[in-house]
Amino acid sequence: MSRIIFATGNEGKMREIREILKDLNMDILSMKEAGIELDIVEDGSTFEENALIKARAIAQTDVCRAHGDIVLADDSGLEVDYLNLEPGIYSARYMGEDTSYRIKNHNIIQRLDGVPEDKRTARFVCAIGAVFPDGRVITTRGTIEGIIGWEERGSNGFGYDPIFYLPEYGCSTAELSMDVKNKLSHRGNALRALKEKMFREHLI
Ligand code: ITT
Repeated sequence: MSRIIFATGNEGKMREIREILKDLNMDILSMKEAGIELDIVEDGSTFEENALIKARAIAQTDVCRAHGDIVLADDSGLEVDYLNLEPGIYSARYMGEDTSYRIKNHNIIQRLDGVPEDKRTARFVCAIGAVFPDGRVITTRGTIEGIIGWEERGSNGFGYDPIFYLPEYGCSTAELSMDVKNKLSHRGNALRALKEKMFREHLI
């Protein structure tokens, strides 16, 4: 059976991608499950570049070349309009990789102190890069629009979820169940766009 390798160590992402791509009838493995260990420097200047840096590095491993695997990788982050799209591609590294999200989230709320609701717009962005065994490459992007809230709310999700509010749902993405978040999320949207593009361009 053909295989898809997803370049992440994050189990939450693996559950999401398995659910969305289950009708492809392919084996979907994380890097770890495929026995690949690689430290990749993500030094691109866009989400798409970073996703492709990861996917290309994995696709070049002996394991993936031997199996003829399709390799997927994603890069995601938070863009806050009032902060000139910060933290953007630096979302994981914002204020230091080891700084807790409680501190990062409070810092962003403070930087938006006194800013009215209509200027608090923000989005989560996810780019997915895919490398195929014949060398072809595609990328897709998904987003979810929201605003930066005034306090942390909710304990589901991770990262910036507690300060990312969805006005039309009256809650933060940390207050949504995983199922609902997956249906709305930037990563879900990027994965669904990827699936469509793979069919349209006869890549699978
Ligand atoms: P990998 O192992 O897949 O690289 P990661 O969490 O380090 O996982 P990402 O590039 O996907 O890497 O995400 C970068 C950061 O963007 C992440 O650490 C969060 O701070 C933020 N982020 C991305 N998606 C998010 C989401 O759905 N909810 C909250 N924060 C998110």
